[in-house]
Amino acid sequence: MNEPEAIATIAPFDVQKVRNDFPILNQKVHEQPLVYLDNAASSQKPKAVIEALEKYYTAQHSNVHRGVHYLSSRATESFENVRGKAQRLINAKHAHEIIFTRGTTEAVNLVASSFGKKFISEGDEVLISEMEHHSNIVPWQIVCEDKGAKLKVIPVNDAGELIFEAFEKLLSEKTKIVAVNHVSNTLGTINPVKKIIEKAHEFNVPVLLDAAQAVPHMKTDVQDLNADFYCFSSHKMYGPTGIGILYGKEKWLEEMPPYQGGGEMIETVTFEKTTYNDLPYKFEAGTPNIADVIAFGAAIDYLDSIGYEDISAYEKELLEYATEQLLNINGLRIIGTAENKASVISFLMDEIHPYDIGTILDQLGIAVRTGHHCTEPLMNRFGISGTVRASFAFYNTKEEVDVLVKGLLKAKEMLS
Ligand code: 7TS
Repeated sequence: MNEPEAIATIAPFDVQKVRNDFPILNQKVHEQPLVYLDNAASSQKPKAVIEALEKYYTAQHSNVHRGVHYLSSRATESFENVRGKAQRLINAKHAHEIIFTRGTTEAVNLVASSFGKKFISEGDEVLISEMEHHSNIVPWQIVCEDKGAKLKVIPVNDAGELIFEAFEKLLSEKTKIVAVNHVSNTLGTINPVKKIIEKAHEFNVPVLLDAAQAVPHMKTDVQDLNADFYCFSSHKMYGPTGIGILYGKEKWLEEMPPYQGGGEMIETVTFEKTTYNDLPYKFEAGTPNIADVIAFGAAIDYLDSIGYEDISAYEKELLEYATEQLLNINGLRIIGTAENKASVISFLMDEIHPYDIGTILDQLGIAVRTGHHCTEPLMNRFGISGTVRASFAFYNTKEEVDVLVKGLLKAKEMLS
């Protein structure tokens, strides 16, 4: 007799159920049902996050780390719990390697400024890539200008993939840090970051990953990657705006000087000399964004409840379907055709300006982003001024892809 077949115990991913968690999705824009495809810019918030914010301000607010009273102790406990949640989310070794920042931008600026102050000197080199967001370009330009160091750039190929051999050639004993994105916000390319880190470490060069577009889509393990710095934003992963994470390896953070001065980050202060607090507080000057940190914790719990496995599998299916459907449109060209991609599609249609396409789609209730997506040098690399970008979250559906395709056909008819 045959063995009985194992019965699947895991419920299939139920997108309709998930959509019910996001009240904002259930509305009309220009009298059409909203189709929100601008998730790479910022994703929407589940009820659990909205409720956490309301609950905090209604019943729990007080400043953290300073009061002996009940509310302050409770707020401190909830706040510090989220540090633990963020630590587990990316599998950091220590909770004190998690620094709360305003977002990815501030996380990169913190490292560029503080690491740069200590470790970058005249004649040194900083290595970034051609597909970086401005927030992983400009902070390095500032430190290079300040120190007389040089910014070197890893090129990308026509598919929008980093050219690994070029990276190897650019690495040298002059390189002080490599800063690249984990996933490109414009192309969707998932970079071979583990390989990049391995190579850089052969030269004892630390690597910062801009993971703003990675954490919303995939499970990360900073210890497995052996990343030195890992930066991401809550608002792109279903949490509130104004909060982000800098993960840094203890050994680097210990050596780096403070980024900002003020309360919280000190041990003792006299007019003659100030000594600094331990990690992570050394890098968290001033009253932090308590409410949004706590609500960010709710977003992490929410992601946990769905599970990265389901998220990645569903978004892959959506990406494949959308790519196939979009390519059926005559004259549509996808910018960013890497083999390994997250659910982001940039495209151009005939010679029509992306802004005009975006405006017509908006009239149909479809939200996409148009323009250079804060990656101007990448646009120059492809000889274009911008693209239309549809970026998908796990609450998007194949039906919404069909609405997008219909909208694009209409735009084409009106604008050609
Ligand atoms: N790095 C990448 C790869 C990003 O995509 C973004 C934001 C940032 C850094 C900056 O993040 P922030 O939260 O500090 O602003 N990207 C986008 C985008 O693609 N469209 O709008 C913002």
